[in-house]
Amino acid sequence: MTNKERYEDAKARYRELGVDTDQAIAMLKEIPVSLHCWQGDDVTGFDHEGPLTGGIQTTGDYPGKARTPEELMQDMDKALSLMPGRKKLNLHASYAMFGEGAERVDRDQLEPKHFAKWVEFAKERNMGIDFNPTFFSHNKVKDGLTLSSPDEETRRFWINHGKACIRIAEYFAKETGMPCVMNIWTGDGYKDIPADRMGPRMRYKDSIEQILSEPFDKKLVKPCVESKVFGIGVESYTAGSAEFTLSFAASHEGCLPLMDNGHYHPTEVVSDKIPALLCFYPEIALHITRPVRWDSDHVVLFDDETKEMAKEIVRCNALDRVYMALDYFDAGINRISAWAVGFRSWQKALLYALCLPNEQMKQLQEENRLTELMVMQENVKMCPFADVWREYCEQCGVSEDGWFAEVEKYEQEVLGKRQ
Ligand code: RNT
Ligand code: ZN
Repeated sequence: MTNKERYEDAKARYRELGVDTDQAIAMLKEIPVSLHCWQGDDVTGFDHEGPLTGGIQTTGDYPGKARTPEELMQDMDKALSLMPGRKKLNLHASYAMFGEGAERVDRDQLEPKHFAKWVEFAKERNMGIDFNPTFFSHNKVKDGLTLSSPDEETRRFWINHGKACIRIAEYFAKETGMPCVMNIWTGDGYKDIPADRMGPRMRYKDSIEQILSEPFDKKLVKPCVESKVFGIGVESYTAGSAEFTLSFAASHEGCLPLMDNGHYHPTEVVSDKIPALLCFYPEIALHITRPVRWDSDHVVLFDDETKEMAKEIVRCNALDRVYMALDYFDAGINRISAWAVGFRSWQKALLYALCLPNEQMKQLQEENRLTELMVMQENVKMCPFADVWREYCEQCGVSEDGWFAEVEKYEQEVLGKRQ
């Protein structure tokens, strides 16, 4: 059987369940997913020397890490060529480019021009850009604190960084013609039991309010606040807890909550939180990652919770209300492959969700026919999804099974030569 015949077969099987796979494929092609630049260089960035801080960590020393913006772009290009679907570029402020001999400025002085090359990169590839101020890996992080610091000079510096990033985010949106999601996350917190939990949060609140007082067009810039339960070295307390960021977003119009599925207690699931937030927020944002025992930021796989999150977005009819971004970093494997596997996994999860008889299953639930619902949920798992996925890849001009050979070739020809 040819691939086309296989697909026709699969399509007919799905049609019996009331699922239109052609439509699922067509829909998925339109949905942008943000690809994070920081998988390519282990969250190093170009604007500082010194370690990765903020309670996040990369482990591993697989050879071939991108050392310059040019290498990062080249690597990302390779990765992009291996992924089906629409992509958006996700940048951190620490990836500013100053150019040979050009003046370097600190993060509070960043301007659109420091990202002009990225805009060029994105525009040439028809991608929008999402953005993140970088509140870590910097000498002005004082005692582990930025926006919640009791030191007013420190706090001022980081507020000004946030404001600069709003202006840059608006520039991205104007240039690319697509809204820019600008996510605020800080690693602010304490390793051990603090004496004052509210003070840092009041300062954090005030700081974000000051950042958002920078004028911007709400249609173009989508500011988010990302919560986190703990980080390495900030085990006892984070200023940006779940309740803090949710309440902040709820009480500040135009500000979105961002959920990273590595940022909760291990038995909590973001899949269940998505429909809860969608009851209240017009739009929400996600960081998609794979936490293994902690917020380890493993490469996203086509696993149960990944599928479950995608299902919720699809079932809530919220593909246009949820901004989806990948956020993981593994330095122990080939980074192009890490990008490709993670992006492809999320694409698979979305396509899988789009190929479920969601309406019929909802009906069964409403009629309390839960026995049949369970049987149906198990039955659909046996549908020939692989054939639909292959068809999607082919329609997107991407190889389903040959992509890893490309990675190996690139490793030999390019990555292996970087020492
Ligand atoms: C850290 C947060 C944050 C970062 C990126 C690099 O735990 O998830 O989103 O991973 O901003
Ligand atoms: Zn995140």
